[in-house]
Amino acid sequence: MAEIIARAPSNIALAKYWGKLERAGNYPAVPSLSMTLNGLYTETRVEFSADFQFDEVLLDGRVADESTRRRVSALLDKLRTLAGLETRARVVSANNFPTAAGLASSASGFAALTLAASRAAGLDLTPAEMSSLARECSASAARSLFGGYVALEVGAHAAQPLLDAEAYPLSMLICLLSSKPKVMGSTGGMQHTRDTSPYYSAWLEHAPRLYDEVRAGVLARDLERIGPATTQSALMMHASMWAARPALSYWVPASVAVLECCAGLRGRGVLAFPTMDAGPNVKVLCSPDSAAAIGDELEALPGVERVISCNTGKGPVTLEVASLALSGKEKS
Ligand code: 2P0
Repeated sequence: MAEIIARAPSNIALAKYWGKLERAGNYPAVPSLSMTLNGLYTETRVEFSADFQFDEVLLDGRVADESTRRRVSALLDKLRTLAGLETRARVVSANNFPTAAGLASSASGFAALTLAASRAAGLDLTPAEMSSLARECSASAARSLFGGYVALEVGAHAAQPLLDAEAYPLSMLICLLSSKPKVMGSTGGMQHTRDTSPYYSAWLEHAPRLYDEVRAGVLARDLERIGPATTQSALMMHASMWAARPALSYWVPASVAVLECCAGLRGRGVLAFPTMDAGPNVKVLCSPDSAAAIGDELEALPGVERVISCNTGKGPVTLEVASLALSGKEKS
């Protein structure tokens, strides 16, 4: 069967998803809205073959851990059922950014896997069908099947594109901070917050209003409306984690320094709106015109190792030839 390579972009939520509905299928408990990034992506190659005894998964040149392999196989099983296939697959995947650093590697990873594996299985699924399958693996991955600005509503099977990248390009500056071992994965972190944080119910109550504000701001192409709601969504989500027992904190001192720097910039009339995910790195939303100057200022802060400048990007594609060093290339 054909070997297919897909590249899928990462995305950063402007209105955050944190928490799941109490039912099977991995449905978010709050609506989220993301910006697809052009600079951070995963490339994944998939081949189904009767030569393989089991599903083999290589991530960034290493054999994936058992829990990742099971998540990948669960998706492959669904595709095998849809395609009437029995054969196992080899999956080789690489990110062009640090894995599991709160840079949404599971979003781009599962989106790339869904596209590559469905095509390799001979299926021609629609983006919405792929988004729905990706959501079951990792809800943020549902959003990486589309470019531009993408919404995932509560209870929806698939994410929905809201506005194309070309219609309103913005910049997202990814500040890579001094590393901290991953404290807890997102799925576990959401459960812990739900189970122990008295602020979790407040998060569920208020998150939809911030989503509405971000959505209206995107449709109006108005950074001054999107930005404050974006930062509040992230900080409200983190406040719910800080109030858990024990507290769930993804922060390092430099995370605070970046937030302070953004507040200083806004005090000088420069629009710079920080957001954070399940990791210490801070991402700063700004206009493309001011991205270079803001990036220089952020990079000069102690604890900021590097700033990666991204813009609003397009959705996933299949490739003729892999551009990343996808190891495990040789066929047995
Ligand atoms: C988001 N995050 O909206 C939020 C903000 C992290 C913080 O989506 O449990 O890896 O696999 O559905 O998609 C990361 O969570 O979680 C995430 P699962 P996922 O981008």
